[in-house]
Amino acid sequence: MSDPQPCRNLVVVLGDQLSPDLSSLKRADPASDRVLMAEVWREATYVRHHKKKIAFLFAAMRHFAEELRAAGWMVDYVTLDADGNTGSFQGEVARAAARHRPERVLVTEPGEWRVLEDMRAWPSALGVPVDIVTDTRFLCSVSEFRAWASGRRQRRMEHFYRQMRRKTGLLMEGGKPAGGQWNFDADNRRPAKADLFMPSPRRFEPDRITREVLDLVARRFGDHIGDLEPFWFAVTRDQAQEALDHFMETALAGFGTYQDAMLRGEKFLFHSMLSVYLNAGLLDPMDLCRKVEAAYRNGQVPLNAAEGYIRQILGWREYVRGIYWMEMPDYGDSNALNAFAPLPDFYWTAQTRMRCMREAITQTIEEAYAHHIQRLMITGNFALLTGVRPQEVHAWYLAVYADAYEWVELPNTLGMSQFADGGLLGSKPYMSGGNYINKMSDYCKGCDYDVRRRTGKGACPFNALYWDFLDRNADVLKGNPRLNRPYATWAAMDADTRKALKAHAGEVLEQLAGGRPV
Ligand code: FAD
Ligand code: DLZ
Ligand code: SF4
Repeated sequence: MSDPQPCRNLVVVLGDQLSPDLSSLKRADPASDRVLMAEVWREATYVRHHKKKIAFLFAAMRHFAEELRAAGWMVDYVTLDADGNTGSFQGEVARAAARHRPERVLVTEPGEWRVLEDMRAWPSALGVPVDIVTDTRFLCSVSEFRAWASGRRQRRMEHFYRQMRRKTGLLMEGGKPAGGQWNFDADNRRPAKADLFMPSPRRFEPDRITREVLDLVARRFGDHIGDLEPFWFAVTRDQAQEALDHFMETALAGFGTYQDAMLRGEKFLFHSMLSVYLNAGLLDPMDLCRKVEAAYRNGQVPLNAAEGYIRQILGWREYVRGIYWMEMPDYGDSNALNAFAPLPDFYWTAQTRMRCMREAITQTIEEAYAHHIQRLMITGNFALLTGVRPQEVHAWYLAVYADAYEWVELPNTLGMSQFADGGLLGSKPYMSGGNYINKMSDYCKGCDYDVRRRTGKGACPFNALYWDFLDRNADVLKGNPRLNRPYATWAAMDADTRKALKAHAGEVLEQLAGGRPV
């Protein structure tokens, strides 16, 4: 049935656009315009997202709809089970357009190329003009990134980051970086000790709205990966702010120092667990950076922590987004190392004897979260060394993490982790043998494998795989100046050692190819 009073604009708000200052809302007027939000089957299943991720997003969407209504907006909210739900963005916009006969559709640009392509087809499909407006929630626009990147022979995050520091004035003093250095990573990278005081993220009890969503997800997505409960994520802006304040009080000071550490049973260490909220729009990146800067200026946290944290948001987060929009759609198909192996089944079950992989995957199943170094140097490293097809690795990361949207996940996976882009994002592959994992964690102590052994029964698989990876990919990687050392070490090994390492790696790869767990 059509609305007796047609609206002027139909404002479509997507699940990761839960910000009152969203550019589409800023252009609209609650008196004459209508907001549409929809839970759609296609978005929840185009990869089979973790149950907690779907629950978080639907609960946060429903709370945001309430917030908009309280602010005077008329909101059409289509729940997943609503009668007539077509299951797709286009279908729901078409139904809403038929109900309200808007003069135009207004929408903020999405975070995924796939959705943008879909939106571009809306005007002809709907017969209504569609304005796709810039997403102003980022600190560097896509066009600004393009301008920075074009004409540069070499694009590196560190250069971009310095430019962003100058532009925003964050941690700057008289045109110079605070403390006389741009980057304090040399003070970071310490392993953590099990007896260290360990903070934990702020947890929230699900309210009635969230409980309804949990029931829905249990009913409709029971066969997706992951534990649905206990569910403790923030689902409103106020709760996300509380989680942020809690992080700043309890963990930020240790963030830099223990950024790369891993410990058995410690899922969060000094990490913030804020990407989930930032990426859905519940927190604002600039506000977050300003608060972290203030904590340093007030003497609450040391400079290495504040700088390290701000670099992740102002630097990496913005940088990967710039790369995504510059390089898509071809970026998604890249496979510079010609890797074609399937993703081992234990990525979905955690049934592996490798303690490091078991820890990272188990907590992923439980929390839809693993911290950066687990994603990069454990699960990512193993997929890289064993030659898994990057697109399968990408589909896994996109599905299992609650903070995963393609603009941020794809460059991190294909570029930083799998080197599938041949070095566009990072200057060398992030890879290691067991030694690095042993140095940065206590995983090896409780492992069936022996990290000191490179070959033979019980040898840590990472060791032989590391050398085999270098050898297998020499045609692409050998000229890389950052890999001169490992290639020189490989060349200096006697032929028998090299042969034994290759044979051991071959056995592991064969075991994986046969679908047998390692
Ligand atoms: P913290 O360690 O507390 O870091 C602070 C914040 O910095 C994060 O909340 C995040 O917003 C930002 N940040 C840090 N590193 C990066 C980075 N490399 N790229 C972008 N932002 C960064 N991050 C996502 O937000 N979504 C993803 O889907 C995602 N997929 C990843 C896949 C792989 C293979 C790898 C190696 C990294 C991925 N990251 C992704 C980056 C990073 O691992 C997560 O941002 C971080 O683990 C989130 O946890 P946190 O909030 O506790 O982060
Ligand atoms: C990830 C996701 C899921 C699971 N469900 C929805 C949904 O039902 N409705 C919605 O608007 N968005 C959802 N999303 C997020 C989208 O898949 C997509 O990643 C972003 O909208 C891209 O900006
Ligand atoms: Fe991982 Fe190897 Fe250590 Fe086991 S021994 S935890 S497989 S690095």
